[in-house]
Amino acid sequence: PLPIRLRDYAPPPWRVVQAELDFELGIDASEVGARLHLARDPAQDAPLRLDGEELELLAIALDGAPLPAGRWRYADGVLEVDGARDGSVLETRVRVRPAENTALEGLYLSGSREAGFLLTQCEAEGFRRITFFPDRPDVLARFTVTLRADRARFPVLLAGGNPDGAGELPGGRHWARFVDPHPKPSYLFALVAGRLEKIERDYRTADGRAVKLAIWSEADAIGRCRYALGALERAMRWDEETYGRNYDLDVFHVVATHDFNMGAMENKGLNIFNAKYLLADPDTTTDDEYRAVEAVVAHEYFHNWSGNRVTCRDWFQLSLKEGLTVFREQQFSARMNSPALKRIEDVALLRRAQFPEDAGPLAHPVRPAEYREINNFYTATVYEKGAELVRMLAGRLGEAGFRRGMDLYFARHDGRAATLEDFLAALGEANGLDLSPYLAWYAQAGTPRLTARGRHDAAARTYTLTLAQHTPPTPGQPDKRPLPIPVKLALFDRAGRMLPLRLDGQTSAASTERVVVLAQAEQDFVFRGVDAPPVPSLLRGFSAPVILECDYAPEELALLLAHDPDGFNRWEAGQQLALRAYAALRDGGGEAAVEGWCAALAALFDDAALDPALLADLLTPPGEIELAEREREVDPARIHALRQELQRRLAAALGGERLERHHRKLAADAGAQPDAAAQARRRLKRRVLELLALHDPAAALPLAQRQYESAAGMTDRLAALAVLVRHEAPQALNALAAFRARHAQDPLALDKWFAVQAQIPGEPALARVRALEADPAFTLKNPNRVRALLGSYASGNPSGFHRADGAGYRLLAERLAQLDALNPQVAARLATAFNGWQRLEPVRREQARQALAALAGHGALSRNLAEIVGHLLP
Ligand code: B3K
Ligand code: ZN
Repeated sequence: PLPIRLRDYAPPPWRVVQAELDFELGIDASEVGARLHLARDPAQDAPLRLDGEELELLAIALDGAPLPAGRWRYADGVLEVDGARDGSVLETRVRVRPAENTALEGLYLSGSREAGFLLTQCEAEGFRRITFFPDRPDVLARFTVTLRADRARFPVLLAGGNPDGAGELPGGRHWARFVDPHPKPSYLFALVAGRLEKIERDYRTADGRAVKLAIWSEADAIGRCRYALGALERAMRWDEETYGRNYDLDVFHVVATHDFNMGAMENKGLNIFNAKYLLADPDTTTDDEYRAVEAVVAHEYFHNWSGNRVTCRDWFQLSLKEGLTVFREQQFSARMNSPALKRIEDVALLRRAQFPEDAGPLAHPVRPAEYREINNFYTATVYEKGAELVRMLAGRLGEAGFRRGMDLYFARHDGRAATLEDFLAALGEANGLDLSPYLAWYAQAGTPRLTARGRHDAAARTYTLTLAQHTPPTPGQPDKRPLPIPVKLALFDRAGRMLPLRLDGQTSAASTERVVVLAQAEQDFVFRGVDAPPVPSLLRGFSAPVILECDYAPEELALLLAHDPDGFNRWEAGQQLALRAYAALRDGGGEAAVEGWCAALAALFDDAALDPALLADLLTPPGEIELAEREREVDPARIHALRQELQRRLAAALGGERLERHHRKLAADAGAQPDAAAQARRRLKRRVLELLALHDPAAALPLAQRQYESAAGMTDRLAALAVLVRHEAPQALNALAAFRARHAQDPLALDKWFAVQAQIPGEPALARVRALEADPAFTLKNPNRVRALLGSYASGNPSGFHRADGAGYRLLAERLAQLDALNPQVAARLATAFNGWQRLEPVRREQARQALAALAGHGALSRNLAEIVGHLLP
């Protein structure tokens, strides 16, 4: 099939004004009746065409009269109907088969036939697997939904919108109706039916609406829904206070499922969540997962305005809702937790996931120009880089200005489908500014390199900062143009004090921090009244998604690490020192760089004023994927060995006794509550234990064993288990067995059991993965399980996956072909583990190429997987 192109966009010739849907629900077969009230665009003259996939058409009528066979055609996913007029009503009745739906798109079964429940997933194009419809986001309809089902098998019936009646039917059946007063695109439709329990809370919005909040799960997990309910309430308050956005229905339902292709889905009034991002209690949930639950609950809730009330005109505009909503979630999480740590976490994710995407064969702009399968574009670029672009705009406008712009955006486009141009126009107009230069960021792929050079002129008392930018070519975009890059900066004197900044030509009072915008390929910025060569702190808070190259002297980085009040840049200075130490180990010589890094951290180690979580992150060098990004020919085994050596050197510099003492001190506080202070101490405890295990396993492994046994919660238990398992400690097998027995009934904990083993570095990982595939608990049908085992191996264990003999690649390619037949979305996502293969050293590169070629030659690949493989292997 041909790619779909942004430049070919045309408004829909037919709209659905109102959709009345009628479901007769059953596990094997469900029947869906649809009455669609149509409106025709008078300016267009196209026949009525509706999307439909895997639908068995049972009946069709137009304006009350059954349509004879010659008046409609259904082929290649399109139903074409003759004779429709403006105002016509089209009625169809179709049969779908939920239990056979392994793609988990459309209407499907979660769990077993006996105990499971029915649910839907429609974004991006799943609604067409439920009924015939113009399944595109710029068709907004009012939905009325009636559900009918056997009461004993499906006691709970839910759909989006407000409840509008329910009752009994003959033969043990019942019905429930829902009316959504807000016009919405089909991708926001949802229903859920089955045996579910709920917890509830009454909420009153700032503008006075009484709302019933309910979180639903299967009975065994209902006790683990409390935390999410609290997070939901916090998110609702925050959106009222920060953006003046109130919730707009009488009910808000959230449902947990173990069978889900992604994290969660913002269906109007009926969010559906992967249980991994909803269920939480100290015994089964790690601290990182607690923060993820809070973030995802907030993210989906925030979509109610940024996504649902104002949606996307077409899927090219996906970042309009996703980048914006990720940014809103980042603001919220920063507010609920530590802003510096949140920023560090988000930038680390950007570097680990988005920078490699932007530097390889899958690179695409935040607003792609074309796609074959839209589900392949829910990427780190659209989400995380998209959020960075919103952050730059917000920074440009300031807090009040951004709020003004957002108010105008919501007011102007409420109830409509918008574009990124609309968004920038609203933000700009509300502030009397032209933001259109930032559109270039949406259209251009690749990560800009920003170079900075400073020159001090003692006689003139000036400091000239020269900033230059360059973006390397990406597939299909050989030539890049300069982008507006906001650089937040400060200058320090050699005692670590910030200097007042007086920029050339500036009249207003000097402050110690400001933003300069590099708009051209190269520009000078001259600061006056600077007596001695300063140390610049650049790109503070990571003010733009670029790679900064600056020739710092080591003592300058050490100064920033010791004194920069910008928590992010403080950490960043430590990362830069770590990178230099790593390069010194790799290239030989340069002992001073290693010692310098270790000494700088040793000086901070006992600093009681330092947030333990920040210390933990400072003690962590950049990860293997980030290190690989900086190499021209990648040897993952060597990178792993060098990084281990680097950490061993740090551990040795800190000293076994000091590490042990610190671990003991942190272990004394044994709780498992997820508050920020306790989380920070556990984070540091884990890091200290890991370092000690590298330095002195004989001392560390018994400690890990004790921590495993006495752990009050999952964070400490899993950290200890990981150390035992990674060091192949004699205690590891027992600990694994104990973990499995303890959490046998919990799929999410079992996922961790698979993942921790799949991530053991080195060549033996492959045999372990193969053995785990034979475990009765492993199945290709469950996306979480696939990600826990195969995803952790292929994307989270570079030295285990990238074997020189290519066996890791062959295993993945084989599984991809099998998985693709069941679930193309998950297969295509898993295949991105091959990204970057062209930069591997020659032996591995050839092995990867052969594995990919075999997969490509496999024949019947889905559109999803074929598109990814096609990009990987051009
Ligand atoms: N909007 C959904 C993602 C849908 C993915 C479809 N393949 C979740 C989110 O971003 O909030
Ligand atoms: Zn989202």
